[in-house]
Amino acid sequence: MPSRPGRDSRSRRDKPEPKKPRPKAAAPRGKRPRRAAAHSPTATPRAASGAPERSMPTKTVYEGRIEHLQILDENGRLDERLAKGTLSDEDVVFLYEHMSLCRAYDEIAFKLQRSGRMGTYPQNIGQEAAAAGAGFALRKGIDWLVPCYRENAALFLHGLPMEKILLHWMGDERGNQIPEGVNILPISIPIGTHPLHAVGIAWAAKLRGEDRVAVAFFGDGATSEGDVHEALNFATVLRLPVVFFCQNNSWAISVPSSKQFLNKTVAQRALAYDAIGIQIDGNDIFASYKAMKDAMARAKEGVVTFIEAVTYRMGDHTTADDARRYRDAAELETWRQRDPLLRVRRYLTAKNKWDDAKQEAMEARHKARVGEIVKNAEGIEKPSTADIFDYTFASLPPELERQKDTMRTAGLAQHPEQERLTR
Ligand SMILES: Cc1ncc(C[n+]2csc(CCOP(=O)(O)OP(=O)(O)O)c2C)c(N)n1
Ligand SMILES: [Mg+2]
Repeated sequence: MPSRPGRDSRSRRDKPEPKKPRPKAAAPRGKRPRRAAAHSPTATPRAASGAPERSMPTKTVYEGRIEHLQILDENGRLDERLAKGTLSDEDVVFLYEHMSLCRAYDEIAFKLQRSGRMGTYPQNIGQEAAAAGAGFALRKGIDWLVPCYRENAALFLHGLPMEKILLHWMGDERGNQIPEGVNILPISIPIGTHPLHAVGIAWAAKLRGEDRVAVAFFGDGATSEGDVHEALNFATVLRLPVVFFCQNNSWAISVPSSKQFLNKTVAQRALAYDAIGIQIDGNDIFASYKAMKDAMARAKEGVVTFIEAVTYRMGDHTTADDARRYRDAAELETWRQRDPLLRVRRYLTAKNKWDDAKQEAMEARHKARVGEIVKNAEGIEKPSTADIFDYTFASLPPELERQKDTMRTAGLAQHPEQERLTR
């Protein structure tokens, strides 16, 4: 409201004070200070005298809050109260072995790429607990997993043959053929597009009256894409049984999250759509499991949850990247101490459920298993070039028929007569 005449003690003719030059911000690159929330439109304006101006009465119509959940800390100490009703010792041993197998798989995939036996590969190292904990809370063959490319640990728990991921990254499309009965969509390389598909699956389940939940897995970078926001909006408006699971690993390739968004958490973005937002320690298998289990229960009631799992990729973005060029060695070292496998091992060791002999035996088993998986992936009969033609058209136009005939015998896509090849 405009100020009342006479209330402002400063005469209009008073000379304004000369402006002092603003000191230049000396924030380090990539670490911009967060802007304070000082621009509340409902803050009572004050006249220059310091007295509050008269204004329309206002009330707070919305307040948001994001909680952070951690149950198992980096030293392997468990909060027994929060852990109640979550994972048994048997479950934890199983998940530790599973995550260790996934890591061995990750290491061999890296070597396959470096030795020219695979095109490219995005390592999952460091993010195993986020994926495995969440995956373990979902019902195999009932709920749907709609992944990106850092959830191997969840996909394998739900029956995706381990060869498939290697095949995919070897450039063989059969890697994306998901076996019947396995409720997983092919991994999505386009960033942030697939949460819409998860919403579609959840919508179909709701319309059919089926007891199913769909889970979209994606990274922090994906939340900068419009599709994720559209998916959230549809999900809450239609009250769908869907969960959004965001692995916030602080980076979208070489772009740090501080350059992507100013909000303190990713989870708070969900509040705008009236979804429940929660942040968890993504390197904590208990937190990941519990957050997903709770989200599942809400999903069945049509309440949408957005889980932000704070984690870290300890490898490069993909094998085509070299993270040393843009991130500090010290940052990586800090996160090594928070390794999700290390803390589970510490926890189990303290409970006398694990020891060095078990570790050694497990590593030998995994080495053999991973060797077999690679053999299967590399041993599969090579696809025929005819596949390109056979599965694209109902009936092939003559030009393509000619290309199909000559593809293996002559210059690419050339008819032998055209090139005077009479082999
Ligand atoms: C629609 C789209 N835009 C850009 C890219 C290129 N791209 C590949 S990965 C990536 C970063 C993704 O970051 P984030 O979502 O945080 O996942 P992360 O790789 O960190 O797990 C980008 C921009 C893409 N694949 N798809
Ligand atoms: Mg990321």
